Amino acid sequence: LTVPIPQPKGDPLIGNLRALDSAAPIQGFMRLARTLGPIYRLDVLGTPVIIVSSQELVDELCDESRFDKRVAGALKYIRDFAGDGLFTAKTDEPNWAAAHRLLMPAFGPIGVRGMFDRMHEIADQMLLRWERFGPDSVIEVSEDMTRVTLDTIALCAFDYRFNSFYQRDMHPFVGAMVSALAEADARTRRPEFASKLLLRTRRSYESDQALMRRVADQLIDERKRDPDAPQKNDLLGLMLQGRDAVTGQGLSDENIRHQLITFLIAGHETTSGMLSFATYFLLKHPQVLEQARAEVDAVIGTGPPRIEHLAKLRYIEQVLMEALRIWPTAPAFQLRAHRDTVIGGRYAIGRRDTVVVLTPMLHRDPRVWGNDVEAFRPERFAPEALAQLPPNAWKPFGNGQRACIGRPFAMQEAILLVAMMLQRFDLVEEDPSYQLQVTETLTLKPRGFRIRAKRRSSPSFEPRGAALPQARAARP
Ligand code: FDE
Repeated sequence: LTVPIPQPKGDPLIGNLRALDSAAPIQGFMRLARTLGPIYRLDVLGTPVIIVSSQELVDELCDESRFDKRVAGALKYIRDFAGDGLFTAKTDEPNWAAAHRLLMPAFGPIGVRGMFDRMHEIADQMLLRWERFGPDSVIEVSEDMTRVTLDTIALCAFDYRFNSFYQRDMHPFVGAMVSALAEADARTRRPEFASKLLLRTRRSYESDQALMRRVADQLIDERKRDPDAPQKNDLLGLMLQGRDAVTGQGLSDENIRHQLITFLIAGHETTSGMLSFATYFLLKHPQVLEQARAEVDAVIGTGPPRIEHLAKLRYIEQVLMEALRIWPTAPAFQLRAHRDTVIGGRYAIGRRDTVVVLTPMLHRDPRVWGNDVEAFRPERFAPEALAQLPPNAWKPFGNGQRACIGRPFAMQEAILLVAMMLQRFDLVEEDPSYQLQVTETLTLKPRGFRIRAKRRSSPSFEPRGAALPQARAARP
């Protein structure tokens, strides 16, 4: 016997559209979950959406014999520019499995280890800039993290340099991407005809897409003309030269363009948010910061970090995992049932329903995390505690075969960057009364969080070359 899934009262025409928060949809879903409970239903412009957020129910949804990823909502519109790239492809489209098989090794543990030097180089560029601008200059955390993650994915995956730390303004790809993502999201709350009528919006959506396509095509062209191309075995090289073991085929130029845009988008927004939240939590929790820094000093000391250090930076990894628990920067994933079914022994899920796993609330399930779910406690991810967690309680990287292919990449990049940051700098908040505000552009980020960075005096990090006095200059 099934029971009805709670649903707020709606309007006969637009359903529950008014219940949505267009400025911060995820935080709106979180508020609804707090009042309606771990499963509720919304009708969005005629589409039923079921939002789930308890570990007990999500554990069932993670059974891949019953549920698969659904490309619906914003993902459906992101297909306008990411096409059948890995993120927006349906699992049964041939290009998903082919590209998945081809690209997995590049992003597996061995592939990612090979990217260490490049990650190190880009992180160094950011920190060198902090050092040169000096302890009085104000750092807008999310902006610098976006620069570092964009440059890192582009250099590691495509051997391309955006050189974001040598320009005043962010690369135009970032602006185009952020507004295209925002528009893809807005379209989920707007009837199709309305999107067609909004001419200005439509034109800028189209020009943003064109810009992303141009950047991708330029990267592909440059590689095709590069005499060293055959020796380059990065992601782009694999895509251009690799053949799928099953089909014997390579990827089409169009699909490669889609993958490029996909990796640039997926590979930097989310990681940038993770690093920004981690920095925020570190600064609000001086004891955690102390412990993290003690780990860095013990493991790396004063010399340059090396690949073999990373596995020993367990506490920093816990800090990142706890940041992703409270604010998973890719805050939801969507599923569909293979056939009509029932979850929790009482809630009917139809084949056509879109089921949304709302990870920020899954990560606040008191039956798993206790009554202090808002407290930042990296101890939750200590090895002993981790072994006690029930299955599918922590899902910031999605689920199963459709889970994040970039997880080892993002974690290695973030551990390295946090370690280097703590090794070299004393960090202080620009405004100690700063209260967290979370901005949503499909991904989550802290808004307006600013810090200052002063080079540490002891135990000192050895700067390269002669020790220059740190300049006291303003950032332009
Ligand atoms: C994916 C992903 C996911 C899933 C989604 C769905 O289901 O829809 C998630 C949740 C994620 N991802 C998350 C994340 C976080 C972070 C930090 C990241 N992520 C990062 C990264 C980096 C890179 C490169 C990436 N990432 C990528 C990616 C991709 C490609 C994908 C798709 C996969 C498939 O196949 O599907 C993802 N990612 Fe991530």
